[in-house]
Amino acid sequence: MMNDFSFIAVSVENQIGWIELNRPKVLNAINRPMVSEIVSAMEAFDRDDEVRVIVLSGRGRAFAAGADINEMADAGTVDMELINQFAEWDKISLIKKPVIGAVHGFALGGGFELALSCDMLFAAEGTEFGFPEVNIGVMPGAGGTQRLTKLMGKTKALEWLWTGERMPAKEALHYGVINRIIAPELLMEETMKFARKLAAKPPLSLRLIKEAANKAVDYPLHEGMQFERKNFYLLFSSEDQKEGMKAFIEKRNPKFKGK
Ligand code: DAK
Repeated sequence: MMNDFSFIAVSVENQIGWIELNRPKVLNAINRPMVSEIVSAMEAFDRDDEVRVIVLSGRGRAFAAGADINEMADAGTVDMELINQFAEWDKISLIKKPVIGAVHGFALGGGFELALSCDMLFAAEGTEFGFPEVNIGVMPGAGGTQRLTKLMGKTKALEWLWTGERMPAKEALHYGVINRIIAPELLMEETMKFARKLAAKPPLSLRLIKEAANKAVDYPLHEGMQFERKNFYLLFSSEDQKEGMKAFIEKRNPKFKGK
């Protein structure tokens, strides 16, 4: 199944599942089949024991310049409701393994929303982020107003959402929207290096940490702490917890199996 894609390219190496947006002639404008392909590839990687971390990037001169405007231009409200593309987009946030975005060039509109649905973001120097939807008579619809506001706070987020101007990578870094800025020629190397570091960690810890950290965004502290505790207890029935602690006591490196 993994080679049947038209709008993305996928590969697996060193326990890292790599998805590249692959419509470089239109700056990886995201059409509906591309979203379905991204979701299928992510779900397949999520189930694949050989994959511990997922990396998402774009081929050509941009990560993605937004949803495909040609595809949307004539759509009506009823078409949008019936096509129900958001159901596909929403599946991205259900992925349990770490998803790291490596972005460059432009991450605009739906491209920025796709980036914001990654758990961490590494950006090439010079990357420009933004929500230009306001310039074409709409607004972000795949999480942009929510995710950017939760990251930056309302006053800063509104500035970008209202003006549609492009946010430089430095600003994105300052507000915690991205994790780091990397020289363009080193973007993939550095991202993969980080992904390999995560791939060596116990996979169950990674996924339960991700789940708990995501709760912190939505839950009040008390409920979040309760949720965290359940996940903490759960890890004590994993083989990796026994192995990790035994290895520490025996002064050797642990070998994690993801069980
Ligand atoms: N859609 C379609 N084609 C696009 C595109 C896009 N978003 N962005 C770029 N392209 C195409 C250009 O038309 C051009 O094609 P040709 O003319 O060569 O055939 C090619 O990519 C190269 O682009 P440019 O020639 O414009 O390159 P420049 O370097 O001059 O400019 C740019 C780069 C990124 C500044 C410019 O391309 C640009 O402004 N692009 C549009 C940015 C934009 O407005 N993006 C937001 C789109 S609205 C939804 C979920 C999400 C969304 C909607 C619905 N559902 C689940 C229902 C999200 C909406 C959006 O993202």
